[in-house]
Amino acid sequence: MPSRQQAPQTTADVASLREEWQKQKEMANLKRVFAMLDSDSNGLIGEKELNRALLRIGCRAKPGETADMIWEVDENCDGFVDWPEFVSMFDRCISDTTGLEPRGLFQLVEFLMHDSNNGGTISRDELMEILYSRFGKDQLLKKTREFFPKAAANGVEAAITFVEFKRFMTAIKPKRKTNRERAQAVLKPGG
Ligand SMILES: [Ca+2]
Ligand SMILES: [Ca+2]
Repeated sequence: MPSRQQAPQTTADVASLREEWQKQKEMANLKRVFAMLDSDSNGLIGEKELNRALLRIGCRAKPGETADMIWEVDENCDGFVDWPEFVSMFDRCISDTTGLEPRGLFQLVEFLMHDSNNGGTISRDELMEILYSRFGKDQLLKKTREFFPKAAANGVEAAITFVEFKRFMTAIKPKRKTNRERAQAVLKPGG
């Protein structure tokens, strides 16, 4: 008997829909961040644009830092990051379980994706959300205990700057979860 298109029945179906939905949302957000970084809208992100983006969130790049961020992902070696290079960088970093992928540009992009009002900070809740979906519960509890006593001592409570975010994300290395594991973690917050 031919089967009709049906509502999802199993946890795997729901997880796969959730995964698809999450991917679409992520892609839209990624486009928003690319457009923001590409401030002259020529389809390429260059050093000057990265420097300006970092300044906007209160972070002055060290000499050569933005050149390195580009060089790490510049597959056609033109000195700029185009959209395909941008997406491929994001995919590589998000699915990296070795911790070996260069993360200079990725950390900035991940931060900007969550700083949705371009205020230069993300909330502690937003950070928790990133960590939970990317690293799972065990890492989250362990690492936040290590990090937040120090952060609180500096008077940092609710708002996290890019510099703090970078320090934190550099301190915790993957094991990152796969997309499917991430989707399932969202479905089953206890598991
Ligand atoms: Ca540009
Ligand atoms: Ca390029």
